[in-house]
Amino acid sequence: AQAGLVVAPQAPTVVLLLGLKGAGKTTFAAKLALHLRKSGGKPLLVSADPYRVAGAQQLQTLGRQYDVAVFAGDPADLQKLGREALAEARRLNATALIVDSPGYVQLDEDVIDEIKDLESSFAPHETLLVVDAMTGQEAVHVAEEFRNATPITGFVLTKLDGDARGGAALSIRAITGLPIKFVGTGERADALEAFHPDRFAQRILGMGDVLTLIEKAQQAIPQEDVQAFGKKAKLNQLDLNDFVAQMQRMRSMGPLGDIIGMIPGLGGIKRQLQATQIDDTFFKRMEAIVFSMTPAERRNPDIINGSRRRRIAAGSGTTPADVNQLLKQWKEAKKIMQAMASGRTAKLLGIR
Ligand SMILES: Nc1nc2c(ncn2[C@@H]2O[C@H](COP(=O)(O)OP(=O)(O)OP(=O)(O)O)[C@@H](O)[C@H]2O)c(=O)[nH]1
Ligand SMILES: [Mg+2]
Repeated sequence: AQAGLVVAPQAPTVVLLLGLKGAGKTTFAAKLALHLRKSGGKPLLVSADPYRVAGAQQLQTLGRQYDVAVFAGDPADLQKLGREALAEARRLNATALIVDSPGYVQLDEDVIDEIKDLESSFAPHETLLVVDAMTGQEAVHVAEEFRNATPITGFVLTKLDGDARGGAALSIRAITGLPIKFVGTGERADALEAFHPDRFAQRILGMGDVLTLIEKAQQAIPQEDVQAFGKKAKLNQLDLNDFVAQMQRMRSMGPLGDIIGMIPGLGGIKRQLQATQIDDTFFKRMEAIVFSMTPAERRNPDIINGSRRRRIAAGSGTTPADVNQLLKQWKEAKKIMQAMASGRTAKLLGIR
């Protein structure tokens, strides 16, 4: 039961984003565009913010960064902007037009008029209200207010990576009866998840989110690689080359802290980790060590003795103790991977 976006019978599907100032609309616009592009769609972004040039620029920058087209029109005339953006979307054969809007400080008469103008200019198939989860119960209040003022079709809850535990998500759903379509879990454009109420409830209870982790892994790792890896693991043929490949895949899945947070029992560790710090230095150091080894050493780390260890440390700008630590971690990882490949995962995780 996943609440995805509706798809318009005739492209483009128009998605209008609304929300209070700083809720995360522009960030989410980029996240959604990237998500749609990754699943084979062709999004076009447009900024409908008549007040802040910076808002349109932020969208332009994000578009360039994630290789998504951004339509630059004149936001002073919303009707004209709507016509032109839709024409451009059709010309580009875009599957979706994502409309970013100004951040409102509060919902008053003028704002409601402007939202009506936005709706009539773009005729959206989805009007998503972006709410900041960090504001807790206030988010529920905002959701209700907007819901009463305009025809919202769903919600996006942002900043769930922070201290917000997301109780607001469940309240918003219960109170408005409308779906939460996505949750934002970070500032980066790949920090977006579809909302699964059942998993979400689990996460709130601090149990991690293995299903999301598996989904992410499936996206990041091609199926052939998984099979080849499993076969090697079973035959006990994994070496340090696989270790590095594995780490690179993990990195492509997103910040390490996010991944750790999804593993049951490790949610607490996440808070203690300065995830962004270990991300780069940690992985880079590991890679540098492995890349300083000879092919023979990578295939068979058992031959690494004291003098080899010193050579590797010097070559990678680390210490022999660092090299030792990596070899120890490798042994542990290998044990786990072998167990997984031989179907003893459940036992290993203490499920059986
Ligand atoms: N940690 C975290 N930060 C987020 C998330 N989404 C957005 N942000 C941050 O929140 C701040 C505001 O995000 P914007 O996307 O500019 O918000 P906005 O609603 O477009 O803001 P206005 O256009 O000024 O109304 C930025 O610093 C973002 O990086 C999220 O899911 N997690
Ligand atoms: Mg914005």
